Amino acid sequence: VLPVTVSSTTLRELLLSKELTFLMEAHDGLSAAIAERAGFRGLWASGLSIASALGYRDANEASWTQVVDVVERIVDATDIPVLVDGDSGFGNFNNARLVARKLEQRGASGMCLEDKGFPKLNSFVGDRHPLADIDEFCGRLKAVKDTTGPDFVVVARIEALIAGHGLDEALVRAEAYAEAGPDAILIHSGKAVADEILTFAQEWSKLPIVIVPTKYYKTPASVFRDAGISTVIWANHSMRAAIAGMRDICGRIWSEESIAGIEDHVAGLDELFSLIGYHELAQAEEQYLPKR
Ligand code: SPV
Ligand code: MG
Repeated sequence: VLPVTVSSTTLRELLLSKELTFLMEAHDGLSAAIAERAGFRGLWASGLSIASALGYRDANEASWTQVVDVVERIVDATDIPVLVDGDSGFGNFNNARLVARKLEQRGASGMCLEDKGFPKLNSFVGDRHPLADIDEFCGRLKAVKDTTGPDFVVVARIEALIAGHGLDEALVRAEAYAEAGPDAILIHSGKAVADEILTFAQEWSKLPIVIVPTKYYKTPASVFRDAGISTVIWANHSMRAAIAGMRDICGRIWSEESIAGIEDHVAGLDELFSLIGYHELAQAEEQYLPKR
């Protein structure tokens, strides 16, 4: 266990700040430590990325306890706040509040809850994304808010655009969800351009707006900044970088029957030991083990 260090900016401060905030995806302790070292001040514990790293589909195949365990590793490996992708809450209001409580106990700073049912399916897979009833989802949000402490951030995620509804449905939902007391709204879109997200931000600004530009990746951050967006989530890029890196290295080692040629293409062991804090273990040994 690494020693606790000074606390960083809270997730709520990041969401409320006038600056555009970037949350980087993490799916385990190592990817979390790498994102923190790169400079990110907050993390997104991505359901898709966590499921993928476990070899599951992003369809609630991983149990909520598995997700909570991964989140604990992410929290322990870094000193920056973690917003957890809580999917649709693993059931009704009761499951959602149980998961939120457990995430809070393990040190997560907040949870995002999306307005779909259980099991959910990743927003970019297929076209069957039935939306939750608005009142029922408001109850889910309220239950999570009521069960967690005042510092725990709740983000309400609107899947109306993903589900093929128009902006009007998204706006109706934003208005209704805001009444249930979340700290921010995540508006998701699967379009290759940001137009519907930007219109949403123009029309609705009651709460900080969080976006996930996985599909409209060509839009520069300055556009989001100018639109008054609060937070951008880079949702799955360490996981996808890992796929590309591992695919290339496995292919080379397989075909070359040697690791001689790839040494300069993989991270050094020193970097790994540094990321995971082996130096602290050496110091602790000095302090606690009997001198020889
Ligand atoms: C995730 O990262 O798991 C998300 C974002 O929920 S998305 O994959 O775009 O649905
Ligand atoms: Mg997800």
